[in-house]
Amino acid sequence: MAGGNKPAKADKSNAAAKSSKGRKKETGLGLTNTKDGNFGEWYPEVLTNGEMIEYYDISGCYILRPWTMGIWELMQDFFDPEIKNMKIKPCYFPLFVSNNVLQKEKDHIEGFAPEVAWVTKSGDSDLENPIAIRPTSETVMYPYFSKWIRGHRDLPLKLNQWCNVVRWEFSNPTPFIRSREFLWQEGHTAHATQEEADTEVLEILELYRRLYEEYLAVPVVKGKKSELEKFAGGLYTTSVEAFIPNTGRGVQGATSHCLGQNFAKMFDITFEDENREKAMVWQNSWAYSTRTIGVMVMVHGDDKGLVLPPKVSSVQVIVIHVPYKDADVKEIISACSATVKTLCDLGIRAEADLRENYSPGWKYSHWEMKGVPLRIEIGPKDLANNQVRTVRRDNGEKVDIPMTDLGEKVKEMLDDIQQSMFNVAKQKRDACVQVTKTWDEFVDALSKKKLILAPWCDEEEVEKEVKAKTKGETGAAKTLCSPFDQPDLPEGTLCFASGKPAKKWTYWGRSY
Ligand code: 87F
Repeated sequence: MAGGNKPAKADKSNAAAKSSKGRKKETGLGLTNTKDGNFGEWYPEVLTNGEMIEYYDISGCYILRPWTMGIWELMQDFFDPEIKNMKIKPCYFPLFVSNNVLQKEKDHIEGFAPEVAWVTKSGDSDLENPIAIRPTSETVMYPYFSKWIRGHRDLPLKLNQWCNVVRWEFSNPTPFIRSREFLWQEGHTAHATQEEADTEVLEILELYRRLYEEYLAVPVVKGKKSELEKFAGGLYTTSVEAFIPNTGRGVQGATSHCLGQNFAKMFDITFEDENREKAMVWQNSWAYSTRTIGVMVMVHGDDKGLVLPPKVSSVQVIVIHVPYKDADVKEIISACSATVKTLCDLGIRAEADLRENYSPGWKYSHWEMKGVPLRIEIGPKDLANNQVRTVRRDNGEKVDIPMTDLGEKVKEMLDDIQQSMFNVAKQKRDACVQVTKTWDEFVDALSKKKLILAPWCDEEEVEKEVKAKTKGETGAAKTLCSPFDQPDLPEGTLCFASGKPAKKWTYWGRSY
């Protein structure tokens, strides 16, 4: 809470909002950066002013405040029951990995090794054998998969854990998007057949799509990663890819991998099949992390702060009393409390801000900054008319609604906000998609921050070449994914980069 600020007059908040400078001076609440003007400064300012995170004295680490954890838990409330329906069981493995186990899978760890953080001391004495902090849990879990899986009746083995992981990134950290410690769920499953594993990969990917589109109101593309961009330890990688129009960058939203039998070989995860023959399991792993929250903030936030989709906002409706000099404040306050009760009884997450030491105008800005989807104002006039005033965070629309159908109307409005936030985000994303068929078109689209859809020969060397040729200050362009939903690819279509026959449509862009 930004205490000690001089409260603004209620009727001035709108006028002040027109000039962010003016508002800043008056209330101490406004953002100093705009989304279009200076996105790089705007993003952390929105997160801190919105009380989602606090910076910490270790670079790349952030305090996740209740406003963030409320979102994270609501996402969990969707995802966890869904995977439990799929008979995936909860578990928790230790945070620490011995050097022995971590190195077991050399190829897998090789490229990632610089990011692994180690504990080398206890107190003043050096540990004889330093231990690593998990960057992901394949090597932690799979020795026990090997132990627990004996026969085909032990399959499938389907586990999930909610935990933190540490990856000591060196490129510039960004809250939620690239942090050194983050929260995620990691699912690890073992199956008797590839077919069963393949099916699960897509079932999980569909849950990730729903998480983004139905909960975070962020449109994503489902697709397959290129050989260069897939998880090197696995067979193939599928992902949901989001896009940030302001920066023109793609962002991998979540991944669902089929690991094939690579890890089964390394960790000796075998079983006796129905014919009493020894067989290797087929494995999957999949994860979404707190990165999801960063993507949501980047997509929806505006110059007044956060804009939260109702389904993931821990407060969906904030009720504010608007006292006037001669009005009966007690009566207004009790109308506010009654309104909150009515809404809460219907399962709507409503709260009242009845603090007397802040003006209504200050509170409006405060809750706008925090992105609460709907504000209800109740003043003497509303009381007299047996109505409340509603103000939508997403589009600023103000509507008076009769007390008598409060619950029903608010429910409708929240649904409408959720849907319309998705529609607006999709429209903006779609407007950024550029189909390019030649190298010149590709380079031009890239300079215009487009999400590029191009016919590609699917050759690794060509992708490497494109990366090398586009390497600039803002990073190289790479493949994001080949969408499952492939547009028509007429016979004779050529690859935009190599001129060879194109095999598929692929999304390209700079990315996070
Ligand atoms: C960093 C250090 C060490 C990514 C790392 O995507 C190891 C790794 O294995 C590493 N960064 N990865 C790939 C993680 C693959 C996979 N793990 C389970 C997932 C989903 C959840």
